[in-house]
Amino acid sequence: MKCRICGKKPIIYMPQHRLALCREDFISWFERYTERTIKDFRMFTNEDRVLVTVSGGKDSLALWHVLRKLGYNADGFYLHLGIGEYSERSRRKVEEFAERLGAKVIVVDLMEELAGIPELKKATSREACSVCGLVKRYNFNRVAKEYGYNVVATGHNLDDEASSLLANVINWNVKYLGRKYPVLEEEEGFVRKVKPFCKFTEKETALYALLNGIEFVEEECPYSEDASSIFYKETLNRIEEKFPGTKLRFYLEYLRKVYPRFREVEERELQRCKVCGEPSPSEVCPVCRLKERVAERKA
Ligand code: Q46
Ligand code: ZN
Repeated sequence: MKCRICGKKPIIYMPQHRLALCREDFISWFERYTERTIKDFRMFTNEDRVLVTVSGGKDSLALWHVLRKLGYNADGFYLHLGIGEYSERSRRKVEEFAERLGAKVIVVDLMEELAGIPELKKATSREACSVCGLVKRYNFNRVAKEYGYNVVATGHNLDDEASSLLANVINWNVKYLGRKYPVLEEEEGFVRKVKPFCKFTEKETALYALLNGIEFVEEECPYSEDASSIFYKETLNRIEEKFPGTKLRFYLEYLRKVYPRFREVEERELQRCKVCGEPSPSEVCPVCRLKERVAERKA
């Protein structure tokens, strides 16, 4: 096999694109493809202020790197989740990387705002990842507005998107099918949310991070082991091995054929939380209710 561009020895073969590329051509392909995804989905332009939510992992740091390289106005946001040493190490990686990029990073400590994930898990009977998802979504949106960003970008890759699609299809979670899209437009109280890496596999983002010498936290969050998403990712990888290209097709065909049909289900009735003023499905938003519960426990 040869690099399709220059004929040198390839570093990667991507069966879903029938494309083999060498190191240099992979890097420039990856950047062009990101740009194309941003344009195709009308995610943002140079006029927008983009807040990249960085966890310290390969995807989000690589995303931040590419967006800056492409000339976008992109700063970082790190939410310290209070998950022991893992969160500390991640924060350090993010801050070091911000320095390398010469970019601004906003750091918010959940333990000061509310409580760390381990404590929130205890205070509710919910799984760590479900409370974590809730406080992340809330804070990404709130902090973006507070600092004047109109777009929040996350590093979700194809494996993330396709595995969560699979899990939701298997459970016929119809509500999900009308909500999952790489761009969620700005609406009352919410900034726009985008996923510019939604068409890259985990392997591709990891390779890009590696080739660019991006130092990311390699260890997984200690809670991720019980995440069912890992199981769905493995299942999809097995299907992919047997039928190369399935993962991307599964996701893109969903975007093209299924999402438009279910979209209207999405109608959400939102009011403002009477405590914090953020959009909320009920009088008091779920995060303010969490706060009350944590305070009760402390009392
Ligand atoms: S950080 Fe949070 Fe993840 Fe850890 S607790 Fe689960 S959701 S696994 S991306
Ligand atoms: Zn609230």
